[in-house]
Amino acid sequence: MQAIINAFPIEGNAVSCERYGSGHINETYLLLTDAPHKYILQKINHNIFKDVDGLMANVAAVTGYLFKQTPDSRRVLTLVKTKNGANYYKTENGEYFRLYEFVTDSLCMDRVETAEDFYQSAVAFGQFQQQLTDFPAETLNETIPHFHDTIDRYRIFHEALKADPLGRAAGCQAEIEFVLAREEEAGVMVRMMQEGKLPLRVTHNDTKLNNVMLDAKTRTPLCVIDLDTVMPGLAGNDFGDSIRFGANTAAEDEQDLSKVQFSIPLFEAYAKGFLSACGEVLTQAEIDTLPLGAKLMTLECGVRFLTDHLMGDTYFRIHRENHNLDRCRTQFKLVAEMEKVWDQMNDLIHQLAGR
Ligand code: ADP
Ligand code: GN1
Ligand code: MG
Repeated sequence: MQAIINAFPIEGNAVSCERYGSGHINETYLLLTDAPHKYILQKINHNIFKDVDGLMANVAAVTGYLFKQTPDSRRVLTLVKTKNGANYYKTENGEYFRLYEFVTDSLCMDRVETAEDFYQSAVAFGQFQQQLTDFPAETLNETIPHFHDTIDRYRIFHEALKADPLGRAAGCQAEIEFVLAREEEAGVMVRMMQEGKLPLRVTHNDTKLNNVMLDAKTRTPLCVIDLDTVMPGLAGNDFGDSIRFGANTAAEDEQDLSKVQFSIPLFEAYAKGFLSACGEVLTQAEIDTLPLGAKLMTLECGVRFLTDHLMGDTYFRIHRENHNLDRCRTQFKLVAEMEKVWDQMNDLIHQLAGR
Protein backbone atom coordinates (compact mmCIF):
# COMPACT_ATOMS: atom_id res chain seq x y z
CA MET A 1 0.00 0.00 0.00
CA GLN A 2 2.86 2.41 0.79
CA ALA A 3 4.03 2.44 -2.83
CA ILE A 4 0.53 3.43 -3.91
CA ILE A 5 0.26 6.16 -1.30
CA ASN A 6 3.70 7.44 -2.34
CA ALA A 7 2.37 8.09 -5.82
CA PHE A 8 0.16 10.87 -4.43
CA PRO A 9 1.24 14.23 -2.93
CA ILE A 10 -0.35 13.69 0.48
CA GLU A 11 0.03 16.11 3.36
CA GLY A 12 2.03 14.52 6.23
CA ASN A 13 2.90 10.84 6.61
CA ALA A 14 0.37 8.05 6.30
CA VAL A 15 -0.49 6.57 9.70
CA SER A 16 -3.26 4.17 8.70
CA CYS A 17 -5.19 2.99 5.68
CA GLU A 18 -8.24 0.86 6.49
CA ARG A 19 -11.22 -0.42 4.49
CA TYR A 20 -14.07 2.04 4.67
CA GLY A 21 -17.73 2.49 3.72
CA SER A 22 -20.24 0.07 2.31
CA GLY A 23 -20.20 0.57 -1.46
CA HIS A 24 -20.82 -2.54 -3.54
CA ILE A 25 -18.37 -1.76 -6.34
CA ASN A 26 -15.03 -0.15 -5.52
CA GLU A 27 -12.59 -0.95 -2.71
CA THR A 28 -12.55 2.10 -0.49
CA TYR A 29 -9.92 2.97 2.15
CA LEU A 30 -9.78 5.75 4.71
CA LEU A 31 -6.23 7.12 4.65
CA LEU A 32 -5.15 9.02 7.77
CA THR A 33 -1.98 11.06 8.03
CA ASP A 34 -0.14 12.68 10.95
CA ALA A 35 -0.65 16.15 9.43
CA PRO A 36 -3.47 15.38 10.31
CA HIS A 37 -5.27 15.07 7.01
CA LYS A 38 -7.88 12.56 5.86
CA TYR A 39 -8.17 11.12 2.38
CA ILE A 40 -10.27 8.52 0.61
CA LEU A 41 -8.15 6.08 -1.39
CA GLN A 42 -10.05 3.86 -3.81
CA LYS A 43 -9.15 0.85 -5.84
CA ILE A 44 -11.29 1.24 -8.94
CA ASN A 45 -13.22 -1.86 -9.95
CA HIS A 46 -11.56 -2.46 -13.26
CA ASN A 47 -13.73 -5.49 -13.97
CA ILE A 48 -16.74 -3.23 -14.13
CA PHE A 49 -15.13 -0.04 -15.42
CA LYS A 50 -13.23 -1.26 -18.46
CA ASP A 51 -12.10 2.19 -19.57
CA VAL A 52 -10.50 3.66 -16.45
CA ASP A 53 -8.98 6.49 -18.46
CA GLY A 54 -12.40 7.50 -19.75
CA LEU A 55 -13.97 7.06 -16.33
CA MET A 56 -11.39 9.24 -14.61
CA ALA A 57 -11.55 11.85 -17.38
CA ASN A 58 -15.29 12.13 -16.60
CA VAL A 59 -14.66 12.45 -12.87
CA ALA A 60 -11.97 15.10 -13.38
CA ALA A 61 -14.14 17.05 -15.83
CA VAL A 62 -17.29 16.96 -13.70
CA THR A 63 -15.57 17.77 -10.41
CA GLY A 64 -13.55 20.52 -12.13
CA TYR A 65 -16.73 22.00 -13.60
CA LEU A 66 -18.51 21.94 -10.23
CA PHE A 67 -15.48 23.36 -8.40
CA LYS A 68 -15.57 26.42 -10.67
CA GLN A 69 -19.13 27.06 -9.50
CA THR A 70 -18.38 26.23 -5.86
CA PRO A 71 -14.68 26.41 -5.00
CA ASP A 72 -14.90 24.49 -1.71
CA SER A 73 -13.55 20.96 -1.21
CA ARG A 74 -16.32 20.11 1.25
CA ARG A 75 -18.95 21.12 -1.26
CA VAL A 76 -17.49 19.41 -4.29
CA LEU A 77 -15.86 15.98 -4.38
CA THR A 78 -12.17 16.80 -4.85
CA LEU A 79 -9.78 14.57 -6.72
CA VAL A 80 -6.12 14.58 -5.68
CA LYS A 81 -3.98 13.97 -8.76
CA THR A 82 -0.82 11.88 -8.59
CA LYS A 83 2.60 13.48 -8.26
CA ASN A 84 2.82 13.09 -12.04
CA GLY A 85 -0.39 15.01 -12.52
CA ALA A 86 -2.44 11.96 -13.55
CA ASN A 87 -6.05 11.35 -12.51
CA TYR A 88 -5.18 7.89 -11.14
CA TYR A 89 -2.25 5.60 -10.39
CA LYS A 90 -1.77 2.22 -12.05
CA THR A 91 0.28 -0.36 -10.15
CA GLU A 92 2.66 -2.85 -11.75
CA ASN A 93 0.06 -5.60 -11.41
CA GLY A 94 -2.53 -3.60 -13.27
CA GLU A 95 -4.59 -2.24 -10.36
CA TYR A 96 -5.99 1.28 -10.52
CA PHE A 97 -6.10 3.69 -7.57
CA ARG A 98 -7.41 7.22 -7.10
CA LEU A 99 -7.36 9.61 -4.19
CA TYR A 100 -10.02 12.04 -2.98
CA GLU A 101 -10.06 14.62 -0.25
CA PHE A 102 -12.12 13.21 2.62
CA VAL A 103 -15.25 15.30 3.08
CA THR A 104 -14.77 16.37 6.70
CA ASP A 105 -17.43 16.92 9.38
CA SER A 106 -19.92 15.12 7.21
CA LEU A 107 -22.58 12.46 7.47
CA CYS A 108 -22.95 9.65 4.97
CA MET A 109 -25.88 7.41 5.77
CA ASP A 110 -26.56 3.79 4.91
CA ARG A 111 -30.12 4.13 6.19
CA VAL A 112 -32.52 7.03 6.34
CA GLU A 113 -32.63 8.30 9.91
CA THR A 114 -35.19 11.06 9.53
CA ALA A 115 -37.48 12.28 6.76
CA GLU A 116 -35.71 15.63 6.95
CA ASP A 117 -32.33 14.01 6.13
CA PHE A 118 -33.90 12.24 3.17
CA TYR A 119 -35.40 15.55 2.04
CA GLN A 120 -31.93 17.14 2.24
CA SER A 121 -30.39 14.32 0.22
CA ALA A 122 -32.99 15.02 -2.46
CA VAL A 123 -32.01 18.67 -2.48
CA ALA A 124 -28.38 17.57 -2.95
CA PHE A 125 -29.12 15.31 -5.90
CA GLY A 126 -31.57 17.80 -7.41
CA GLN A 127 -29.00 20.60 -7.16
CA PHE A 128 -26.34 18.33 -8.63
CA GLN A 129 -28.50 17.76 -11.70
CA GLN A 130 -29.27 21.46 -11.86
CA GLN A 131 -25.58 22.46 -11.65
CA LEU A 132 -24.78 20.17 -14.58
CA THR A 133 -27.55 21.49 -16.86
CA ASP A 134 -25.04 23.22 -19.15
CA PHE A 135 -22.27 20.64 -18.85
CA PRO A 136 -21.29 19.48 -22.36
CA ALA A 137 -22.84 16.01 -22.26
CA GLU A 138 -21.16 14.93 -25.51
CA THR A 139 -17.73 15.09 -23.81
CA LEU A 140 -18.67 12.40 -21.26
CA ASN A 141 -17.51 8.85 -21.82
CA GLU A 142 -20.10 6.11 -21.36
CA THR A 143 -18.48 4.37 -18.36
CA ILE A 144 -20.92 1.44 -18.30
CA PRO A 145 -22.75 0.99 -21.60
CA HIS A 146 -26.53 0.52 -21.31
CA PHE A 147 -26.36 1.24 -17.57
CA HIS A 148 -30.05 2.06 -17.07
CA ASP A 149 -31.26 0.46 -20.26
CA THR A 150 -33.86 -1.66 -18.53
CA ILE A 151 -34.67 -3.49 -21.76
CA ASP A 152 -31.04 -4.54 -22.06
CA ARG A 153 -31.00 -5.54 -18.38
CA TYR A 154 -33.83 -7.93 -19.20
CA ARG A 155 -31.91 -9.29 -22.17
CA ILE A 156 -28.94 -10.06 -19.90
CA PHE A 157 -31.30 -11.60 -17.32
CA HIS A 158 -32.74 -13.92 -19.98
CA GLU A 159 -29.22 -15.00 -20.94
CA ALA A 160 -28.34 -15.73 -17.32
CA LEU A 161 -31.55 -17.69 -16.86
CA LYS A 162 -30.85 -19.75 -19.95
CA ALA A 163 -27.25 -20.46 -18.96
CA ASP A 164 -28.03 -20.97 -15.26
CA PRO A 165 -24.35 -21.91 -14.71
CA LEU A 166 -24.73 -22.83 -11.02
CA GLY A 167 -28.20 -24.37 -11.18
CA ARG A 168 -29.55 -21.60 -8.96
CA ALA A 169 -32.67 -20.85 -11.02
CA ALA A 170 -34.58 -23.72 -9.42
CA GLY A 171 -34.21 -21.98 -6.04
CA CYS A 172 -35.69 -18.67 -7.15
CA GLN A 173 -38.70 -19.49 -9.30
CA ALA A 174 -41.00 -16.99 -7.59
CA GLU A 175 -38.51 -14.18 -8.20
CA ILE A 176 -38.07 -15.22 -11.83
CA GLU A 177 -41.81 -15.16 -12.37
CA PHE A 178 -42.00 -11.74 -10.75
CA VAL A 179 -39.46 -10.43 -13.27
CA LEU A 180 -41.11 -12.04 -16.30
CA ALA A 181 -44.56 -10.70 -15.38
CA ARG A 182 -43.26 -7.12 -15.59
CA GLU A 183 -41.15 -7.29 -18.74
CA GLU A 184 -43.44 -5.18 -20.89
CA GLU A 185 -43.72 -2.33 -18.38
CA ALA A 186 -40.00 -2.43 -17.60
CA GLY A 187 -39.19 -0.88 -20.99
CA VAL A 188 -41.66 2.01 -20.89
CA MET A 189 -39.22 4.78 -19.94
CA VAL A 190 -36.46 3.56 -22.25
CA ARG A 191 -38.95 3.55 -25.13
CA MET A 192 -40.20 7.04 -24.19
CA MET A 193 -36.60 8.23 -24.26
CA GLN A 194 -36.01 6.60 -27.66
CA GLU A 195 -39.15 8.23 -29.03
CA GLY A 196 -37.97 11.65 -27.79
CA LYS A 197 -40.73 11.89 -25.17
CA LEU A 198 -38.23 12.08 -22.29
CA PRO A 199 -35.10 14.26 -22.57
CA LEU A 200 -31.58 13.05 -21.85
CA ARG A 201 -29.81 15.10 -19.20
CA VAL A 202 -26.47 14.79 -17.46
CA THR A 203 -27.48 12.65 -14.50
CA HIS A 204 -25.75 10.84 -11.63
CA ASN A 205 -27.32 7.43 -12.21
CA ASP A 206 -26.43 5.98 -8.79
CA THR A 207 -28.31 8.20 -6.38
CA LYS A 208 -28.44 6.08 -3.28
CA LEU A 209 -28.28 7.76 0.08
CA ASN A 210 -24.71 6.72 0.83
CA ASN A 211 -23.57 8.58 -2.27
CA VAL A 212 -24.40 11.96 -0.76
CA MET A 213 -22.70 13.84 2.07
CA LEU A 214 -24.56 16.07 4.52
CA ASP A 215 -22.96 18.52 6.93
CA ALA A 216 -22.68 16.78 10.32
CA LYS A 217 -23.84 19.88 12.22
CA THR A 218 -26.53 21.39 10.03
CA ARG A 219 -27.54 18.15 8.27
CA THR A 220 -27.81 20.11 5.02
CA PRO A 221 -26.18 19.10 1.70
CA LEU A 222 -22.44 19.24 1.22
CA CYS A 223 -21.80 17.27 -1.94
CA VAL A 224 -22.63 14.30 -4.08
CA ILE A 225 -19.98 11.56 -4.35
CA ASP A 226 -19.49 8.34 -6.35
CA LEU A 227 -19.39 10.05 -9.73
CA ASP A 228 -18.46 6.91 -11.70
CA THR A 229 -21.76 6.75 -13.53
CA VAL A 230 -22.34 10.43 -14.33
CA MET A 231 -23.57 10.11 -17.91
CA PRO A 232 -26.49 11.24 -20.03
CA GLY A 233 -29.60 9.71 -18.49
CA LEU A 234 -33.14 10.31 -17.29
CA ALA A 235 -34.01 12.63 -14.40
CA GLY A 236 -36.68 10.13 -13.36
CA ASN A 237 -34.05 7.45 -12.92
CA ASP A 238 -32.06 9.61 -10.51
CA PHE A 239 -35.24 10.31 -8.60
CA GLY A 240 -36.25 6.67 -8.73
CA ASP A 241 -32.98 5.16 -7.58
CA SER A 242 -33.01 7.35 -4.46
CA ILE A 243 -36.56 6.27 -3.68
CA ARG A 244 -35.63 2.62 -4.22
CA PHE A 245 -32.99 2.82 -1.53
CA GLY A 246 -34.27 5.45 0.87
CA ALA A 247 -38.05 4.98 0.99
CA ASN A 248 -37.51 1.40 2.10
CA THR A 249 -38.20 1.01 5.83
CA ALA A 250 -35.49 -1.67 6.02
CA ALA A 251 -32.01 -2.30 4.67
CA GLU A 252 -31.44 -3.19 1.03
CA ASP A 253 -30.43 -6.70 2.10
CA GLU A 254 -32.96 -7.27 4.92
CA GLN A 255 -33.87 -10.97 5.15
CA ASP A 256 -37.07 -10.46 7.11
CA LEU A 257 -39.34 -9.18 4.36
CA SER A 258 -42.04 -8.17 6.80
CA LYS A 259 -39.74 -5.28 7.75
CA VAL A 260 -39.44 -4.13 4.14
CA GLN A 261 -42.12 -1.59 3.43
CA PHE A 262 -42.46 1.26 1.02
CA SER A 263 -42.85 4.46 3.02
CA ILE A 264 -45.15 7.07 1.52
CA PRO A 265 -44.00 9.77 3.99
CA LEU A 266 -40.38 9.18 2.91
CA PHE A 267 -41.40 9.18 -0.75
CA GLU A 268 -43.13 12.49 -0.17
CA ALA A 269 -40.17 13.99 1.69
CA TYR A 270 -37.78 13.07 -1.13
CA ALA A 271 -40.16 14.26 -3.83
CA LYS A 272 -40.50 17.64 -2.09
CA GLY A 273 -36.73 18.09 -1.93
CA PHE A 274 -36.10 16.94 -5.49
CA LEU A 275 -38.86 19.08 -6.97
CA SER A 276 -37.77 22.13 -4.97
CA ALA A 277 -34.21 21.79 -6.30
CA CYS A 278 -34.85 20.95 -9.95
CA GLY A 279 -38.61 20.68 -10.48
CA GLU A 280 -38.91 23.80 -12.60
CA VAL A 281 -36.71 22.53 -15.38
CA LEU A 282 -38.51 19.19 -15.63
CA THR A 283 -40.91 18.69 -18.52
CA GLN A 284 -44.46 17.55 -17.86
CA ALA A 285 -43.58 14.06 -19.09
CA GLU A 286 -40.67 13.93 -16.66
CA ILE A 287 -42.92 14.95 -13.77
CA ASP A 288 -45.55 12.43 -14.85
CA THR A 289 -43.01 9.58 -14.90
CA LEU A 290 -41.32 10.20 -11.52
CA PRO A 291 -43.34 7.44 -9.81
CA LEU A 292 -42.60 5.15 -12.74
CA GLY A 293 -38.91 5.99 -12.35
CA ALA A 294 -39.12 4.81 -8.73
CA LYS A 295 -40.83 1.59 -9.67
CA LEU A 296 -38.63 0.80 -12.65
CA MET A 297 -35.34 1.60 -10.92
CA THR A 298 -36.38 -0.73 -8.10
CA LEU A 299 -37.42 -3.44 -10.54
CA GLU A 300 -34.24 -3.00 -12.59
CA CYS A 301 -32.03 -3.16 -9.53
CA GLY A 302 -33.81 -6.33 -8.40
CA VAL A 303 -33.31 -7.83 -11.85
CA ARG A 304 -29.60 -6.95 -11.66
CA PHE A 305 -29.26 -8.56 -8.21
CA LEU A 306 -31.09 -11.68 -9.41
CA THR A 307 -28.99 -11.89 -12.57
CA ASP A 308 -25.83 -11.63 -10.48
CA HIS A 309 -27.11 -14.34 -8.13
CA LEU A 310 -27.73 -16.63 -11.11
CA MET A 311 -24.29 -15.86 -12.56
CA GLY A 312 -22.43 -16.57 -9.32
CA ASP A 313 -22.06 -13.09 -7.77
CA THR A 314 -19.49 -11.61 -10.09
CA TYR A 315 -20.69 -7.99 -10.05
CA PHE A 316 -21.97 -6.82 -6.65
CA ARG A 317 -19.71 -7.52 -3.67
CA ILE A 318 -21.39 -10.05 -1.36
CA HIS A 319 -20.79 -10.73 2.33
CA ARG A 320 -22.81 -13.92 2.80
CA GLU A 321 -24.37 -16.78 0.88
CA ASN A 322 -27.37 -15.78 -1.24
CA HIS A 323 -26.72 -12.12 -0.50
CA ASN A 324 -27.77 -10.99 -3.96
CA LEU A 325 -30.90 -13.11 -3.74
CA ASP A 326 -31.78 -11.42 -0.45
CA ARG A 327 -31.17 -8.03 -2.05
CA CYS A 328 -33.35 -8.93 -5.02
CA ARG A 329 -36.19 -10.00 -2.73
CA THR A 330 -36.28 -6.65 -0.92
CA GLN A 331 -36.46 -4.86 -4.27
CA PHE A 332 -39.38 -6.98 -5.48
CA LYS A 333 -41.21 -6.55 -2.19
CA LEU A 334 -40.88 -2.78 -2.66
CA VAL A 335 -42.11 -2.97 -6.25
CA ALA A 336 -45.16 -4.94 -5.10
CA GLU A 337 -45.81 -2.38 -2.36
CA MET A 338 -45.53 0.51 -4.81
CA GLU A 339 -48.05 -1.19 -7.06
CA LYS A 340 -50.54 -1.16 -4.17
CA VAL A 341 -50.20 2.60 -3.60
CA TRP A 342 -49.68 3.53 -7.23
CA ASP A 343 -52.47 6.11 -7.47
CA GLN A 344 -51.42 7.74 -4.24
CA MET A 345 -47.83 8.06 -5.48
CA ASN A 346 -48.98 9.67 -8.71
CA ASP A 347 -51.42 12.05 -7.00
CA LEU A 348 -48.73 13.14 -4.57
CA ILE A 349 -46.26 14.01 -7.31
CA HIS A 350 -48.80 16.07 -9.24
CA GLN A 351 -49.89 17.83 -6.08
CA LEU A 352 -46.31 18.67 -5.05
CA ALA A 353 -45.29 19.75 -8.56
CA GLY A 354 -48.47 21.79 -8.93
CA ARG A 355 -48.94 20.40 -12.44
P1 ADP B 1 -18.73 2.59 -4.42
O1 ADP B 1 -18.76 2.84 -5.89
O2 ADP B 1 -18.07 1.34 -4.06
O3 ADP B 1 -20.07 2.74 -3.81
P2 ADP B 1 -18.12 5.21 -3.25
O4 ADP B 1 -17.36 6.21 -4.03
O5 ADP B 1 -19.56 5.43 -3.09
O6 ADP B 1 -17.77 3.76 -3.83
O7 ADP B 1 -17.43 5.15 -1.79
C1 ADP B 1 -17.86 4.22 -0.82
C2 ADP B 1 -18.14 4.94 0.49
O8 ADP B 1 -16.93 5.62 0.94
C3 ADP B 1 -19.18 6.02 0.43
O9 ADP B 1 -20.48 5.50 0.56
C4 ADP B 1 -18.78 6.92 1.60
O10 ADP B 1 -19.20 6.36 2.83
C5 ADP B 1 -17.26 6.85 1.56
N1 ADP B 1 -16.66 7.95 0.78
C6 ADP B 1 -16.37 7.95 -0.53
N2 ADP B 1 -15.80 9.11 -0.90
C7 ADP B 1 -15.72 9.88 0.21
C8 ADP B 1 -15.20 11.19 0.49
N3 ADP B 1 -14.62 11.93 -0.46
N4 ADP B 1 -15.27 11.65 1.77
C9 ADP B 1 -15.82 10.89 2.75
N5 ADP B 1 -16.33 9.65 2.54
C10 ADP B 1 -16.28 9.14 1.30
C1 GN1 C 1 -24.01 -0.07 -6.76
O1 GN1 C 1 -21.47 1.68 -6.14
P1 GN1 C 1 -22.66 1.66 -5.24
O2 GN1 C 1 -22.57 0.67 -4.15
O3 GN1 C 1 -22.94 3.07 -4.77
C2 GN1 C 1 -24.36 0.05 -8.24
C3 GN1 C 1 -25.73 0.73 -8.40
C4 GN1 C 1 -26.79 -0.07 -7.65
C5 GN1 C 1 -26.37 -0.19 -6.19
C6 GN1 C 1 -27.31 -1.08 -5.42
C7 GN1 C 1 -21.73 1.18 -10.68
O4 GN1 C 1 -23.89 1.23 -6.21
O5 GN1 C 1 -26.08 0.80 -9.77
O6 GN1 C 1 -28.03 0.57 -7.73
O7 GN1 C 1 -25.04 -0.77 -6.08
N1 GN1 C 1 -23.33 0.80 -8.93
C8 GN1 C 1 -22.82 0.37 -10.09
O8 GN1 C 1 -27.09 -0.88 -4.07
O9 GN1 C 1 -23.22 -0.64 -10.66
MG1 MG D 1 -21.28 4.38 -3.65
